[in-house]
Amino acid sequence: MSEAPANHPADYVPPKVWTWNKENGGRFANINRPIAGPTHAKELPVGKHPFQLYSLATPNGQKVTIALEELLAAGHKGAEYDAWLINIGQGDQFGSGFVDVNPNSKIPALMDRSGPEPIRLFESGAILVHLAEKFGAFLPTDPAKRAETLSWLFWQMGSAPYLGGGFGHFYAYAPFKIEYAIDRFAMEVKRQMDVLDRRLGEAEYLAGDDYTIADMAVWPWYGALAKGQVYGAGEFLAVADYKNLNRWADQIAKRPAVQRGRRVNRAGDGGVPERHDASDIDKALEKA
Ligand SMILES: N[C@@H](CCC(=O)N[C@@H](CS)C(=O)NCC(=O)O)C(=O)O
Repeated sequence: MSEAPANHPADYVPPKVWTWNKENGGRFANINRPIAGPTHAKELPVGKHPFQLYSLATPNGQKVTIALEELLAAGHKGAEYDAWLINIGQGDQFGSGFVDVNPNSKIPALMDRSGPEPIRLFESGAILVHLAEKFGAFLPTDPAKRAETLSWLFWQMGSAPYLGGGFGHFYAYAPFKIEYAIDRFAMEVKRQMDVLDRRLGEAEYLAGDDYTIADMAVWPWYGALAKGQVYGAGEFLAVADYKNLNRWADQIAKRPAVQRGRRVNRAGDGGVPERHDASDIDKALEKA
C-alpha cells in the first residue's frame, strides 16, 4: 500500500486542470485510468453454448451467473452458457476483444449467440432484462408487477455505486481513512439498507410475491452486506439491525441456483473459474 499523500485532505486545493497522477495509491489504482479503449490486442475465446459470458464472481458478475443458473433450473435449456474468467486485477477488461463486447471495460459482458447474428450485451441490468425477456421468466408481464420489478432493478444500478465506489472504497480500499468521506457514504448505505428493510417488511421479495431479476441483482450486493460479508463492515454498519433484509438475504442464499451461480468465475475456495458444463459446478459443490 502506498504512503498517504504529504498534504492533509483539508489542505488540498484542486489545480486548474486535473492531471493523471499514476502514483495516487489505493487498491485498484493500477487498473484505474482516465481514458477508455483497449490497452492491448486480445481476442476472446468462444465456446459451444448459445451464451458466452466474460466475467468474474464479484457481486456484479454473480447477478448474471445466478440468472443463468435460475433459468437452467427452471428448465430453460436454451440458457446454456460458457463462462470465461476475466481477471480485472490483471487488466483483462482492457483487451481488444473484451472492449468490443463492452466499451465500458467492466464485467459482466455477454454475447448472445443464439440467433442468426450475435448480440453484444453489457451492464448487468441490461443483461438481466434481455435474459428475462428472451425466456419469459423472472420478469412479470402484468404491467404493475413488471414496473415494480424494473424499479427495484434500476434502484440497484443507481444505488450500488454508493456502496461499492463510495463506502467500500473509502472504508476499505483508500490509502488512508477520511472521516468526511466514510461518514457521508456510511450514512447513505445505512439509508439504502433501511429502504430495503422497509420494503422487505411488507413484501416477501422486492417486486412482491414473485422472485424476480430484481432480487437477483440486489442480493449479491445487499444480501452480502446484510450478512457482514463485504468490506469487513458488518459491525461498523450494524447490519444485523436490518431484520427483514437479513430474512430475505438468508432465504435467497438457500436457493440451489444461487449457490451454483455465485461460484462461477471465482478462482479458489470452492469456486469454478470457468464454466462450460453443469458438471463443472457439481464438482465444486461436491468438494465444498
Ligand atoms: N454498472 C455495471 C458495473 C460493472 C462493474 O463495476 N464491474 C467492475 C467489477 S465489479 C469492473 O469490471 N471493474 C473493472 C474496472 O473498473 O476496470 C454493471 O452493473 O454491470
